[in-house]
Amino acid sequence: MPTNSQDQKIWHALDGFRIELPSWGFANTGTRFGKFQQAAAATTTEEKLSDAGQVHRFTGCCPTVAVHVLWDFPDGKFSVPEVMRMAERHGVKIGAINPNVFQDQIYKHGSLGNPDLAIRRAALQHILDCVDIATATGSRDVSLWFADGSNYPGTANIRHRRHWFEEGLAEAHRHLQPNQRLLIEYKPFEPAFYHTDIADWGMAFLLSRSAGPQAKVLVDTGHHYQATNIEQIVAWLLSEDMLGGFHFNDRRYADDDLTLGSIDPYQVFRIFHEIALFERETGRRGDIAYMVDQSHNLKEKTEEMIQTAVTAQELYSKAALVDHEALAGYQSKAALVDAEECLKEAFATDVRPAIREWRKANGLAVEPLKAFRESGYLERATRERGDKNRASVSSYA
Ligand code: RM4
Ligand code: MN
Ligand code: MN
Repeated sequence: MPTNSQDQKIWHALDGFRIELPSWGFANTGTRFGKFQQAAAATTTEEKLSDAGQVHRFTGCCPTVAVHVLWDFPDGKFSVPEVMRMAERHGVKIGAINPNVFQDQIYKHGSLGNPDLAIRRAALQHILDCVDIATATGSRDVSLWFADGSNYPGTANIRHRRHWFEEGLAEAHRHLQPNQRLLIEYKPFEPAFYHTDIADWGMAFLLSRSAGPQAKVLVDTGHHYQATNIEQIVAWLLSEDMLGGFHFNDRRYADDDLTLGSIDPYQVFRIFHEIALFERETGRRGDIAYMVDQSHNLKEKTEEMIQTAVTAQELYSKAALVDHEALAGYQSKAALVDAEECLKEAFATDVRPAIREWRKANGLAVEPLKAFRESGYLERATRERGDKNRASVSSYA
């Protein structure tokens, strides 16, 4: 343990900080204009878990991997033992289970909000199967993101669809084990461009509450309109005990899925600050799943995930340095400049030396990215996966 209290706070924060990686973040992705292949990108579940294992090996803070059922469990629950074995082989565990009720042709007009009862039932069945998969993998969270919505006014009955969502989510909730949770994600637009059934945190909140006590809201930081005050949403959800977790990524314009903290690190810091303040004032730890949801079509993926994990550790550590007592004093006196400076002081602190010491003490690489580069993993992956990647289709057309 370091002797100065600032470094102690950083170490303490790092000891308790874990962030989950998304399996889909290691695969070739692109935009709606096309996909760019990367020679070292993962094309199988095993490769995704292997890459995630590397991120954990060098950062020590990413022990679990979120998986997408359609993409990672081709045979549904029959794929579970195999996927579990792979995860173990690569030193990680399976984390949140993500159903996929947006890709199949039947979901053209929605899933749980579809006007066709048979399709609503098919979507619900898939979600129930995912709860079973979560039980088999020992995962706590089932993360639900819906593409449901409509593109033109008058084409969908907004209230009926809301009601169908309530019914479906309540049914999914009934299927949960006592320790499991449903995390309900919102997004204002895309792929639907007129109305989205779960468009904002208020809608996700109401649907979670009506589904049952084990349903909570999932905040994807990229799923807001420009200038939305995300930390205020976080503070309100914390007050209501309704914050289930995050999908972290950064954005400049829309759901850009850019690297965490690459555009606005102060935003991420402010979110972490609200959480740290809540924990300090209530004396209890927020029950929050920190997850990454990013896809990099241009940066090398494993390197980028290491960069993300390291950035998350830095911003989380900075938030742990805010002097809450001083801040409360300034706020009560309306000492505005002092209060703001109190936040900025923590944000401006260079936490990297203390983090390096923490890594050393925990037997981790002092410079994760450098150590990963020196390991030769990327060269090997490029060699072994290159042909397969070059042969795959690069256009969506
Ligand atoms: C969405 C959303 C979900 C993710 C899908 C693939 O934009 O962020 O979390 O599962 O993309
Ligand atoms: Mn997301
Ligand atoms: Mn998204």
